[in-house]
Order: sequence, then C-alpha cells, then structure tokens
Amino acid sequence: MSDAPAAGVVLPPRDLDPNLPPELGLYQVLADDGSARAVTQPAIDPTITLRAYRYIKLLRLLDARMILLQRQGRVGFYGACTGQEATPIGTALALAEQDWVFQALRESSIMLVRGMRLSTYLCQIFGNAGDVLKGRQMPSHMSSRAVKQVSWGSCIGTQLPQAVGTAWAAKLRGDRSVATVAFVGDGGTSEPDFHNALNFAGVYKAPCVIICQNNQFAISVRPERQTASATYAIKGRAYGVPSLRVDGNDVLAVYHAVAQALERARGGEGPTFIETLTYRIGAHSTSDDPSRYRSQEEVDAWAARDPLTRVRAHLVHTGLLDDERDELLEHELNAEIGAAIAEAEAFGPPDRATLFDDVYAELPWNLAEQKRELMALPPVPVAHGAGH
Ligand SMILES: Cc1ncc(C[n+]2csc(CCOP(=O)(O)OP(=O)(O)O)c2C)c(N)n1
Repeated sequence: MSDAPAAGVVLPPRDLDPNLPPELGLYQVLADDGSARAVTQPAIDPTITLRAYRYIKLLRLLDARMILLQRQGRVGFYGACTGQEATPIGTALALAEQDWVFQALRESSIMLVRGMRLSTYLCQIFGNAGDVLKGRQMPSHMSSRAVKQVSWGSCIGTQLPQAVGTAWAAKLRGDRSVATVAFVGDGGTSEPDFHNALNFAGVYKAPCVIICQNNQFAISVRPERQTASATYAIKGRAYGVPSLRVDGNDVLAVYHAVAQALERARGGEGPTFIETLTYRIGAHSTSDDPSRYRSQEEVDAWAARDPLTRVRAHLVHTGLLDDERDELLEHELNAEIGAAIAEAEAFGPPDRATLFDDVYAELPWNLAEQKRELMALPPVPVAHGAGH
C-alpha cells in the first residue's frame, strides 16, 4: 500500500523542523507516532496526566451519549468535541480558580473540570428547571458564574473582545492574579472581532490567552479557503502578540503551553495567542453530515493520532495505567453519566414565570399584564424529557 494520500486528503503534519519559529512549528510533549515517548520533558505532575486522561475519556463517552439523546429527541442540539478534547481539558487543568473562561462551541466541558456537577451540566443541555440559566441557552452554549465561565453568543468571535476586556479590567483594578482564556475556531479568525481582540490585547498588554482550535473546518470550509497565512498562529505576530502553534491532539502539550501563557499573563507580560492543531472527528453539530465534504480515509488518518489513545499509551508506558484499571475507569464513567442523565432528566421544564425574570428590576406594566395572563392559563402538558 502506498503512503501517499489520495488527492484532496488533508493529513496531519509530521516531522516539522524543530528550528522553526513557534508560530510555524508544532509544540509537542508526546510523540505522535504512538510510541508513547515524551519528545520534550516539561515537569508535569503525573496526577495532571491521569486527570487529563479521565476527563478526555469522560468527554468522549459523554459526547457519544448526548448525540444519541439528540437523535432520540431528548436534547435539541449538540456540538461534540470528539477528537479535539485535548484543548479544553488541557486548558482546564492549567487554569487557576480565579481565571475566567470565554468559550466557543466546543469548550463547555471546562466547567466540569473546574467543579461543576455533571447533573447540573446536563440540566443546561436539557434546558430544564435544574438549569442555572433557566433553559434560555442552547446546549453547548452554557455558562456558570460559580466556575467563572461565560456563555457563547453563537455569533462566532464575539467572545474574544469580551475576554480581552475582562482581562484589561482586572489589570486596571490592579489585580495581578486574574487571567482570562478565550476560544475561537479557525473560521472565527475571519471575523472582525478576532482582529479587534488581538490588537487591543497586544496594545494594552491584557492578561489573556486566546486559543484558536484549528479543527480544519468551519462547518465544511477548509483552512485554505479561510486564510492565505501559513498557519493561524502567525496572525498573532502582526499584532505583537507572542504566538505559537501547539499539537492540539497532545493534551500535555496544550496543558504546558497554556500554563506558561497564564504565567506570562500573571507576570504582567500580556497576552499569548495559541493555535491548537487538531481535527474535528465528528460532525460540525447534530445538524451536519460531514460525509458530504470529506473522505473517511482522511478521518481515519487523523483518528490514528487520537488525543485519547496518545495519552493512554503514555500512561501505560509510564506504568500509571493498565487494561484492567482502564476498564474499571470506563465502567465508572459510564455509570456516572447514566446516573447524572437520570438525575437531570427528572427535572421538569423551567417555571413559566421565570420568562419575566432578570431583565427589569421592576416589571413594566405591559409585561406585568402579560405575566398575569400567562400564569392564568392552564399548565401545558410536557412529555417527560421531550420538551425540546
Ligand atoms: C458571525 C457568524 N457568522 C456565521 C455563523 C454561522 N456559523 C456557525 S458555526 C460556523 C463555523 C464555525 O467554524 P469555526 O470557527 O472554525 O469553529 P468550529 O465550529 O469548527 O469549532 C459558522 C460559519 C455564525 N454563527 N456567526
């Protein structure tokens, strides 16, 4: 069999010259050949590696379950992170408690790593009475003040100026401990907000980290139709923002790069821009069929560098994991997910009176009248778990 890819198949880069500048190179900790070797040796506590594996695995299993629930009509929409888990999980493990996160579509899971209960997280996906957002947001557009994560607005890119502004505000207040982290997809880099945010962050040295998950697609649009730049990371250079490209399928590389960027931010050195090079193994969302625009051969080539198998191989290699412990973990995680779904789905829909909350301190007369009329109506029967 020839090693040459079929025409049009985009394969992951290999054997990049280690002397390339960081915006053009590819920072790795784990080798990408499945050998489980570490190619660089940052001192990473093994408990971080074990937590990274646990959460990537949780997210992989959770995404699969959520897609099934969506297909069954129990969830309205879902944006999976399959194949890209190393970016949110590696980042989450590098954050300090006081940091704020401004997510795009595929980073809600950071809230789980930062302590949100799985059933509370799922209540947001169901949009029910247990949801801290009162059922007002789409699944995968979640947030929680308790874990300092801000909801995504769905307009790609708007979260970036918000994150830079929040970082700048912390700096103006003289609080050196807070940094913000914002995410954007490769498609989002074509939005004006991306450029506004990077420019402002660079000029005012805002303590933030902006992370572009280059998953090779903006729905069906590929990087070569998105940019003529050699990499996304190089765009940061134009704004005077230190930038680097990281292997987004290597959770230890993401963790280490983000931890260093956060340290720079807290040290008063300003922003960092990180491109994490990865691949969206799943569909764009539950409303997409990727077989219309890419081949299975390409998906398989990237799947061979799966972030889950890579960190697993490393843990086995270093004696921290074996098949038996892994099976036990999988069993535990599936049980945890099953119990959390049952707990979350037991909630009914949000109380209709909450429709009038959180906008006015005192309801204007016309809304007060509408509320009275709505509350006088008989209850609407809602099929259990199918109100979406
Ligand atoms: C301002 C704006 N334009 C267009 C869209 C429609 N849209 C939704 S998702 C998407 C692609 C996003 O791709 P990317 O930023 O690479 O993120 P990914 O979904 O791949 O994680 C587009 C164009 C949108 N939501 N907002």
